[in-house]
Formats: sequence, C-alpha cells, structure tokens
Amino acid sequence: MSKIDKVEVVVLDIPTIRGHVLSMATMRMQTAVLVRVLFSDGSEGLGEGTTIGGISYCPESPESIASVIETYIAPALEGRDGDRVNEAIQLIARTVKGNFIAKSAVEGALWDGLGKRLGVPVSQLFGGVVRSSLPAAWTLASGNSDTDIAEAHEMIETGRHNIFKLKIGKRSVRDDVAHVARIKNAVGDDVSIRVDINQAWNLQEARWGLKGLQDAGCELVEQPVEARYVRDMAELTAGYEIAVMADEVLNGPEDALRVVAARSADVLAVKVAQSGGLKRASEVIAIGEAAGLGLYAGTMLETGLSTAAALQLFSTVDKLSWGTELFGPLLLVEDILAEPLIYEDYQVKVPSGPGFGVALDPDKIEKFRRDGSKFTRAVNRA
Ligand code: MUC
Ligand code: MG
Repeated sequence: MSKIDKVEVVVLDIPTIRGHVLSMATMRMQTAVLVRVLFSDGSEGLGEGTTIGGISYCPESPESIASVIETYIAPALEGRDGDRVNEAIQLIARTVKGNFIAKSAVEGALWDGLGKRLGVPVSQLFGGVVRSSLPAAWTLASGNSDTDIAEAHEMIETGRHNIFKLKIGKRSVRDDVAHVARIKNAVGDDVSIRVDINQAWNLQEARWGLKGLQDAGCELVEQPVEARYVRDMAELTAGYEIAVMADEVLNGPEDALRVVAARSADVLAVKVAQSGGLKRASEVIAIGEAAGLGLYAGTMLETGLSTAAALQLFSTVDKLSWGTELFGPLLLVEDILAEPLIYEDYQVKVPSGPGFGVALDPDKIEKFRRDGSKFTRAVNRA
C-alpha cells in the first residue's frame, strides 16, 4: 500500500493579465491554494483549490481552504492508504461539512497520485477519454465594451476562442443588454455569445434582462438570480427561449437533483471544485445526462493544474453540448506549469501523461508563493 505520509499546502498569489470585472468583485489577482500529498513509496499527487474574488463568490476563501486542509483534512488522512481514494473521500466527508473547494483540492491530489502510480491519466480512472481536445470559451470582462470587442476579434483571429462569455450584472439591465448587443453585432452570427450574471438580478430585472438578451442573439444566461431562488430560476427557464444555466446553486449531486426536480435550469455548469471534487462532479454530470439537461464544464479561474484536472474528467463525457470555459491559465500573467496547456484551433488539448498529465514549474511556485507559505521539499519537475 502507498501510505499517505504528508498533506502540504502552499498559497500562490498570481496577478491577472487585466482587471476581470464581475458583478460581485473586480479581480486583479488570482489566489491558488495548491496541495501536495506525499506517499510512502516516494510518489506524490498535486491538487488545487481556488475560488473567485476573495470570499465574494462563495462561502470559502483562499485562507479558509488552506486552513481547513491543514487543520482538519491533513491529520485525518495522514497514515491512511493512498490507493483507496473512495475511502478517503468518505472519511473527508465525515470529518468536514461543506468546504467543497478544500475537499476537491485534496481529492484531486489523491487522484493525481493514484494515476501517477498506475502510470495512467486520471481520465482512464473515469473510464477513458471520448475526445482528446475540448472547445474552450473565453470570458470578456474588461469592464469596457470597446476593449471587449477588440479582445474578441484578437481571440477569433488568432484561433484561440470563438465562444465568449460576458460578465454582466454590475450596471443597469438596460446598459448591460446594450453592451451585449454591441458585442454580438461586432462579432457576428458564427460566434456564440453567452452571459453570466453571478446572481446579481432580482426576478423583475431578470425578466427584462432575458427578454433583451435573447432579442440581442445571446444564447445562454448563467445564474441570473440568487442561487436560493429556485422558483425564480424555474420561472425564467420556462418563460424564455434563451437557455438558462445553473452555476452557484450547484454544490454537487444533491443540488443537481434539486435543479432537475424543480426544472430550474436548461444547462448545468459543472465545476469540479464547486461540486466537491472529481467524483462528485462526475455524479453531477450523470444526473444532468439522465435528466437530458445540457452540460458545460465551468471553471473557478484555476491555474493549469486544476484546469488539467477538469480536462481529465470532461474528456470522458459524451455529450458536453455547451463546451467548456477551461481557459483559467490564460487569465494569469504566468501559469505555473513546467509545460503549458495547449490552446489551438479554438480548443484546449487534454494532457495525456500519468495523473493529471502536468508538472509544476518550481521557479513559478517560488515566485508567486505568499510569504511564509511553502512546500517542505522542492517541487519535482518530472
Ligand atoms: C463563474 O461564475 O462562472 C468563470 C469564468 C469567469 O470568467 O468567471 C468564472 C466564474
Ligand atoms: Mg458562473
């Protein structure tokens, strides 16, 4: 058996390439909490727990993620059998309530370690890939329509992205709809435009918003109202042609079942971290598939590490009808991988090496680590 010897955490603060303006916060920096699990046979596994905009997106913060892992999850796991990932998941669930991002980070490191020891990519532990690259949307969120249009044209011309998610909800509904319509007109019919409100509208604003957005040619609206207003989401889903996607409401399979029962979305934004790990995310996917809902691979704007983890899972999904937004590393001034993920032909490639198929660049870890935060041993390049 490969015993879990040690669970370590390092916190990285990495500037973004531009301000990322969301309805609840403007990001100029992304904080990634990395986990490294060291096993008794000398192998190791890496995971990442990242949230958005400090603690403005959800109840977890980078600091709470690090602290929950160090204080509660690490002592529970150390000494256990690292090959028994399912047993570890159950133990963590009994030890810690909620805190899905922290759990996901540790679980990720266990899957990565298991895949590396077996010499197979994590996708194989979930049944194998059905595709080796996935379409990747980009988020336009500079806060300025002209800048967003220039950014979109550059992305289209360079073959990086031809699907765009616009972050709105900060301005009035009328101004936001005009902003979306301008961008849609500028990029044309072949380019898909979606929006994410991040819960900023009330029901009445959302009615105007959805009407205006669908008239403007926008295809999908993500989490227009607060996650707890399930009936409002159901009314909006039934009331308009534009697809309604659930995001913040989804903390795993239990919530996915509730969304299905309430018919409160057309599409599920499946996020590995928000679901509570790869296993629970796979259960969300299964529920979405069984209910005939659309599926979309969401992001917490993670580094290449968690983006690779997500690619391992979503490459095994047959009908990912709305594609992915797995562009996280491209929003950072520098990614932390030794070999960056490959974005070309409007797709991102699924890494094929063992585990998540990626390695960290130790110089980047050193450069971006928060003062006082470090792994005990240097990170392997291999
Ligand atoms: C969210 O709410 O979906 C995903 C892409 C992006 O720009 O922000 C996130 C968060
Ligand atoms: Mg969202």
